[in-house]
Amino acid sequence: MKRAEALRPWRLRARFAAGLSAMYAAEVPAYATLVEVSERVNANRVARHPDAERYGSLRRVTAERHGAIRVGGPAELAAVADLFAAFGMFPVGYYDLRRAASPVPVVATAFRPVNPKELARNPFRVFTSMLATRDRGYFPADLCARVQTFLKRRQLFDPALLARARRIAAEGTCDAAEADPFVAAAVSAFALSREPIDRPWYDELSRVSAVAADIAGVRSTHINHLTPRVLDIDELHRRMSGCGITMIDAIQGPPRTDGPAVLLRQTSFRALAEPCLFRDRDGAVSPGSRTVRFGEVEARGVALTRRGRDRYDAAMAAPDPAAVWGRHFPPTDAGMAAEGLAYYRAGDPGKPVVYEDFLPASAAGIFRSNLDSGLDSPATPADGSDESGYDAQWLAGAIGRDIHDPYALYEEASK
Ligand code: OOG
Ligand code: NI
Repeated sequence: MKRAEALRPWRLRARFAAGLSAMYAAEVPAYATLVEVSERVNANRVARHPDAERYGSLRRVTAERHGAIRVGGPAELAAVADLFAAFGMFPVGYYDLRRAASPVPVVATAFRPVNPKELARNPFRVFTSMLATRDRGYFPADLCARVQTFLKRRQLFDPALLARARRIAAEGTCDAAEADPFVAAAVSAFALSREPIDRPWYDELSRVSAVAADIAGVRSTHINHLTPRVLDIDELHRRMSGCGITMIDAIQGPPRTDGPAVLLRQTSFRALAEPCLFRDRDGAVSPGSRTVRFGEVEARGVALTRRGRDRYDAAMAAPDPAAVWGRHFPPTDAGMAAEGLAYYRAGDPGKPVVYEDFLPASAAGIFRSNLDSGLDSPATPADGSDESGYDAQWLAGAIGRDIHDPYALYEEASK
């Protein structure tokens, strides 16, 4: 009898992304609508614009998703890294959302495939935030210690799942018979738990930040959104209103222009309240609700070089970025390539290297638009002199892995 073929991580990644998508569609109906509308927008765009697939084939874009999860500390982040490595997803980039215009007490990285071939096979990525418990502006020493004790006692992943993930990552393949149960177990680790929530603890953390309560007020993590990619986000935004789903007004990131699409544009819809159970101090369990899962959609453009990114930041600092865009960016890919502002394969302006990462301002905005309550501002002003010690090197050391520099990856992809 012919032995079933062993599966490479990219096949597991494709199944993982599809499995999470099926779970999310079953539980968040507006997401299912978003995916349907995205598919129509994409098919339409490709039919009408012969060069629409320059930024990714319809096959890739149709399967493309990013998700987001939040964890409590380095040990949990290291476990996430071990799990995602089995899917060929590695940490790329460092995001400090405490430094955003609307600060959120997390630092983050994104797990994704790191080379063009793997991205083309399946580009699934997960933005992964870690609660900044060492930042005394948010967490005084006593609260920090209690959060850490709480985190030490919980287990986000079954040790058997992590052991299997480590073995798959080390061997570089997974037996076909093992693949389905492995992927199913990984998917269910990110389902929203229905376990009763300790109300006094949850409320105490909510007073620091809704994000602190969402992360460390419960005993599990969950996918909080799953984002399909569209080739025309303005069209998507219009069509969603027609389906009775209200997106937030703004599209975050660069403005729409007639020139080359750059980086990442995103918009979202707010989550509806979902039922949950709270356990009071006296042990009584009563129903409540939380708004912890929402929807988002995105469009991706060409990756900018550091020089291009500086221009982008300058344009975005203006009161009306669209009005000043032309002062910072030329109107064509040829102009972008000539000025060294964006990455093109072999320097050919017809072959843009797609931006595969996130934008800190948009990420903070996405958090912000979905927080119920809570003061997310630090108790002491974030003047850049905090003693938490968080930075990319610290994070890499804390999880025992390199954190890839996105610019180095784009440089490599443009060869
Ligand atoms: C993550 C928000 C970041 C994005 O697309 O910028 C993000 C979160 O809310 O946990 O997903
Ligand atoms: Ni997102």
